[in-house]
Amino acid sequence: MDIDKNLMDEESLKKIKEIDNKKVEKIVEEYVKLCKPKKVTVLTDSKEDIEYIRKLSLDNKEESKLAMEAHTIHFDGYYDQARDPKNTQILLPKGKTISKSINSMDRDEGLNEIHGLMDGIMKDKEMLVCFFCLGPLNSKFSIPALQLTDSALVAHSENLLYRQGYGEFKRINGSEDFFYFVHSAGELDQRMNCKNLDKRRIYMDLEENRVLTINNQYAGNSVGLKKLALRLAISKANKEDWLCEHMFIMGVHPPGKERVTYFTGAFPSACGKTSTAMILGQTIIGDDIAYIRPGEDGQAYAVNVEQGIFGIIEDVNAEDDPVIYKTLTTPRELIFSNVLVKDRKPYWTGMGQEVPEEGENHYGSWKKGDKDKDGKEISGSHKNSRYTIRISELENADEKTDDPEGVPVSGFIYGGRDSDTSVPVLQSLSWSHGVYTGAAIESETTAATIGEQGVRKHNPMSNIEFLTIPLGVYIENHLKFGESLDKCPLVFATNYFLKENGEFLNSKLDKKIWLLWMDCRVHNEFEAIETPVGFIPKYEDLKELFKAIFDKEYSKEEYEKQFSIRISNYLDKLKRIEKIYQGEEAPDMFHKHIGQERKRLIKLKERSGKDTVSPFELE
Ligand code: SPV
Ligand code: MN
Repeated sequence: MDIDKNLMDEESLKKIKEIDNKKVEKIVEEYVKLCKPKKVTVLTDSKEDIEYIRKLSLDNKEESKLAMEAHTIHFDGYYDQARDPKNTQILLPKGKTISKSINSMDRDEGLNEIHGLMDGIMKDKEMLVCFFCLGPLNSKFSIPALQLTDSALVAHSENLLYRQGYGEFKRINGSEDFFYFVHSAGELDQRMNCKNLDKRRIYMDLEENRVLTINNQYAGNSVGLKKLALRLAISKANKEDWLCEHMFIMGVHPPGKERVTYFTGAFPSACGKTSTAMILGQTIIGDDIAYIRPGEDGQAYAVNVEQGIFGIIEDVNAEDDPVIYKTLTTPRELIFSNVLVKDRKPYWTGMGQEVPEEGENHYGSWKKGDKDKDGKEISGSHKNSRYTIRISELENADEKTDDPEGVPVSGFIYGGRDSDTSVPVLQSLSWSHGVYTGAAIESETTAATIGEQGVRKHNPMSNIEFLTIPLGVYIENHLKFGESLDKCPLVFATNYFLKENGEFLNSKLDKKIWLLWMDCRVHNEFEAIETPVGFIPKYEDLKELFKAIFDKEYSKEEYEKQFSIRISNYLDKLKRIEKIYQGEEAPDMFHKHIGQERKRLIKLKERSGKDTVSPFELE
C-alpha cells in the first residue's frame, strides 16, 4: 500500500492486507493523502481493538468518566446539537434534482468543495479505520460499511450501535459492494468541540456509495452508519426492489396468548418511537432503521440495521420508560450526550427527580438562568440529549435480534405529532390506502433537527429528511412492494399527541393499548368501525383492554373525545397534502385515495350534519 510507514504501523498494515480488498486499500490511501493525519490505526472486531477505541475517546477527552462504572459523558458543541439539513446535500450529476424538498447540488462542485475543505483536516490527529456491517452478519439483507474518522467518539458510538464488520469484509472476498464514510470533526477547541461549524458539510455521493462529512460531532451528522447510511441505502433499495425505512422493529406479546406479532413503526424523530419499541411486556429488535424484503413465503421480512440505541433521554423516567430508565441507571457501557452533569452524575429534564440548578452541560459551566449570546435561556440538559447503548444490554431484547433471515412483519405503523386532527390509532382500509396514509403523515417539528420547533411539516413515512429518490418513486415502491407480497402487513397510523384545550387527550401509557389492539386486528380477534379515514377501534374492545392491562375504567367520554372524526381538520389536511404533492409525480393511486377520502368525509358531514362526528354514530 502506498502509505508512509511512519503513519501506519506493521500491525495496522497487516490487518488491512488481510482483508484483501483493493477498493478498501485505495480509499484509505486516498483519504490519508488528503486528510494528512499524524497516524492511521486499523481496527478489527477483536476485544482489544474495541477497548482501544473506548480508551482513546477518554484519553483524548471526547468522553469523560461518570461516577457509575462504565458510564461516560460527551458534550457536542452548543450549536452542534442536531441534524443539519441545510448543510446536508445529495450530490447529483449536473442539472439533476430529486424532489422539491430534498437538497441536492452538482456532484463535481460538491466534491471539489468538500475535498478542498478536507485537505489537511486531520492534521495532528489519528485516523481510525473501522469496519462494520449494516444488518446481521452473513445475511442477504446486509451491507458492509467502512468508516474513516478522526473521532474516537464516533468510532466508540459505532462499536455500540453497529455490528462489527472486519470479519464480514473478509467474507465478501474483495467485493466492491460496500458503503464508506469519511468523517472529520475538524479543528477542535479546548472543550474538544468543532471550531469551524460554518464549514460543516455533509455530502452524500450516491454514485460512489460514500458520504463525506466534516466539522461536526452530533451523531446524526457524524456517525456514518446512522442517517448517512440510511440515505445511501434508500437509493440502493430503490434499485434492488426492497424497502429501507426509518422504522423500529418490535415483537408484541399479548398477555395470556402464546404468540408474538412483529411490527415495524415509522415515527418522526422525538415522537415516541423508541418508547413504543420499549413498551413493557414486549420485545425490541431495533428502534431506528429497518431493511425490509419480501420473503420466499410471500410475507415481508425485516432486520434491524443496528445493534444499539441512540435514544432521546428527555422524559425517560422510572414510571414512563421503566426498562430504559433501569438500564441508564445501572452499570454498563453507556455514553450520555448533552445531559447536565453535577458531581459526575447525569441529569436530564423529566427524569422524575430534581435536577440541579448548576453543573456542566453542552454550554460549559452552567447555572439556571444563563443565556446564550442571542439572549435565549440555556436549558440544563439539551432537549435532544441522548444515550448510546447496545440493545443486548436490555432485558427486553428479542431473541431474533440477530437472525440473518429477519422477522416476518404483520403490521406497519406510521406515527405523527398532530395536536388537532388524527385519531390516536386507526387501521388503513387497504395496503394502498395505508401507503397513502403513511405518505400523508404530518408532524410538528422537534429538537432532533436544527430549526424552529412545533411547526407542522409533511413527513411521509417519517423518512422525508433521508430520501435520496423522488418522493413519487418512493411511494410507488411501497405500492409495488405490497403488490409483490401474498400477505401484506396491515397498516396502522397512530397519534400520541392529540390535544383538547391545550391538554393531551391520552396518557403516555395508552400506546400499549393501541399496540395490543393492532395485534388483535392482525389475528382477526376484534372488529372495527369503518370511518372515512380508516378503521377505528370499538369502545368495548378498548374498554376491555384498558381494564385488563391497567385495571382502568375507560369511559365512553374519553373514547368519544379521542376517536371523534374532526371533519374540517381532516379536509384541511387533505388540502395541504394535495399541495405538497403537486408536481411530485406521485402515482395515480395516491391521488385517487386523496379524492376518495375527501368524498367520504364530505358525505359524512352531509349525512350527520356535524363537523365533529362521534364514533358511536359510526357504528
Ligand atoms: C433521529 O433523530 O431520528 C435519530 C437520531 O434517530 S439522529 O438521526 O442520529 O440524529
Ligand atoms: Mn431516527
